[in-house]
Amino acid sequence: MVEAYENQLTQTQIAELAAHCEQAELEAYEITKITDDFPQMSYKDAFDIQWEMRRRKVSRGHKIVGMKMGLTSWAKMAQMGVEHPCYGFLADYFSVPDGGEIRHDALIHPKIEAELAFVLKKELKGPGVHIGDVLSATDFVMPAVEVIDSRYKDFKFDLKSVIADNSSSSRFITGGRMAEVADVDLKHIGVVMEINGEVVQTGAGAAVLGHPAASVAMLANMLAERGEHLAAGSFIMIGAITAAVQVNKGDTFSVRYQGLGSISGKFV
Ligand code: 0L1
Ligand code: MG
Repeated sequence: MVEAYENQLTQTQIAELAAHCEQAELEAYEITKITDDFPQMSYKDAFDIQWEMRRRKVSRGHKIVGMKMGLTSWAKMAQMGVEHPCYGFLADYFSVPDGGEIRHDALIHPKIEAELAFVLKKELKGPGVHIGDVLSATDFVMPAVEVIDSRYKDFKFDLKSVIADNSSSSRFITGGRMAEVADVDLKHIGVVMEINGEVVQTGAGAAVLGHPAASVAMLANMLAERGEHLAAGSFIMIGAITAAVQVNKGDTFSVRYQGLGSISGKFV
């Protein structure tokens, strides 16, 4: 992100766009990407819209239970035509129990991704956070599956629009077995995703920025641009190890993680 980190939109426009994107999320309808109407929108505007959406949820009594990184594989960045990963927040109602049901009609066009989550025992404050800092600050890692659901028509967006849309966050599931980082080969850990009993994706941890901990480091450094940090106890999803796969009503899924068990669920 090379442009100056400053606003091009007014505070009123930012508040209106946060309400616009959040309404589409809550009522599960598609919108056109917001840079079509606001081409001057900056990265700071995009993150301000996301943080205003977060503030709106907290003001209604929701709790923010974690953060996610998105677009963290080179393949996915190339596929979506974007040049940098992004982050989003996870609200309490996004969480689905392992083996649970996800209402397909509460979403627009959901896709699932195999991820890992890090839980911190020490805070991480950028800039300058690196993989070593992340590993020493991590309490444990555990499997996670993200359900993404871009509010943009046909999942077509640019990086600024997707940041404003909370990086397509909608649901997530954690499960399997937690482990200390010293006990997991994070770069080489294999995952296998099945939908309706058929293998649809396989992948290894290194798909995420070369090392899953690099994603957490990048998040801490991106948050530092806004004077924010990751507190001890933070739950962070690192981004997709596999490509995102579209799911339909009635589909069951299961993702197996080498040495860490599995996560499953059903779209109803
Ligand atoms: O979690 C992700 O990697 C997705 C971030 C947003 C991009 C998308 O919706 O595909
Ligand atoms: Mg993801």
